[in-house]
Amino acid sequence: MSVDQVSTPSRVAEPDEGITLEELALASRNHAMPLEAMRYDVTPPGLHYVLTHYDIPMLDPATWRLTVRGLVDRPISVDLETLKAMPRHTSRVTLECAGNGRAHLTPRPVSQPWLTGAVGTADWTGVRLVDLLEDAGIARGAVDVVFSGADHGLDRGTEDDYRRALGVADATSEEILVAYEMNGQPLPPQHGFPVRLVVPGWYGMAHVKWLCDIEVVDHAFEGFQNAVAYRIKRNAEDADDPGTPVTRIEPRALLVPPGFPDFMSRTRVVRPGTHLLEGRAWSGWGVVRRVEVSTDDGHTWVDADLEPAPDRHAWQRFTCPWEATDGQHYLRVRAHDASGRVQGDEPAWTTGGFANNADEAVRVVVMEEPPR
Ligand SMILES: Nc1nc2c(c(=O)[nH]1)N[C@H]1C(S)=C(S)[C@@H](COP(=O)(O)O)O[C@H]1N2
Ligand SMILES: [Mo]
Repeated sequence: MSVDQVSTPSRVAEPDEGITLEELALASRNHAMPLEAMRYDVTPPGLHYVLTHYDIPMLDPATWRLTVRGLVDRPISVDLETLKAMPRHTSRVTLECAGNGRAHLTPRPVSQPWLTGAVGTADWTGVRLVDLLEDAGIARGAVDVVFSGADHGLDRGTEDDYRRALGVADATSEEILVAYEMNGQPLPPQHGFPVRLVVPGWYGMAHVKWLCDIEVVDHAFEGFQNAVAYRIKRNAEDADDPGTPVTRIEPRALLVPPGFPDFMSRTRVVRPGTHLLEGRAWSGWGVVRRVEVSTDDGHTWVDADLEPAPDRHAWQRFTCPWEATDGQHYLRVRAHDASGRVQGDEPAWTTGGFANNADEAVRVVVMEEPPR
């Protein structure tokens, strides 16, 4: 057998092609956050979205070690107890998958078919990555820092552990955590037990779960997840285009779906009268400065009341009163961040379906209570 007989190349769906059974298999392993969970400042762990490329490895905390090696003065191997004895830091961080919004693209890149729920916010506790790197002592000539997870698989013909690298300048940011707690509890297996990387502001792929090795290298890392998978490429025909790397989270605002849903269509039903719309907004490029709300499908916009960020990389709550009148309405929200980025209404298509932060209309039907 050769890998070509096992591994599927990436592809784009036919214009009218529905979600395939392979996509359903991914979608049922990797669940979204139900949008009503945006009512919580901190997402309860079972409601936080999950994305795992291969299998969830089962690691024994008694034998697990984290190694720091490569271009360092003093290679390190630490166990969990030693790591927990180091200075402890907690940050509230909103995590979003780079593929969030992919299923809204036409044509649809065939992969995990996220709508907009691939997001969640947690309090992550652990040691600062930079403390570990300083203990090891980064040697002269270091270029990239490579993080390896304990999970292993095959993707488009390449077999590897899940590995991602950051440049040395990014990797030595004080914000990055080697985390062993989520919301004050040991990490759940699906979120990286016993230890994961948390890279605040970056899309999910950088936050390596089941972290077991950190290697400092003297060259730009060419591993699959950096060089092939997470690239922004606009032209599916151009196989030679290396694209640009996926990095920080683009701004997005989402509404807590108002009222109650219709079971199959998820159309929202709201009673006539005054409602307080609420939602969350975030960006990896700077705090959110302004959220706009439209209750007429983008014709007119008003500013929402926006709460300050509780932590530099945590989502911000917003509210906006709405006088709901009988009939059908399309609600839209859009975020503006401190870097000047703003959400658009047209998806920016990429071959992998990354960073589609176009605002999505929420269909609401306003009607009186039916007679019983
Ligand atoms: N080891 C490992 N780390 C990983 C992944 C993975 O498949 N293996 N998936 C990444 C991706 S693409 C995302 S979006 C986040 C999801 O983190 P969560 O499941 O804790 O929400 O984990 C990242 N870290
Ligand atoms: Mo992701």
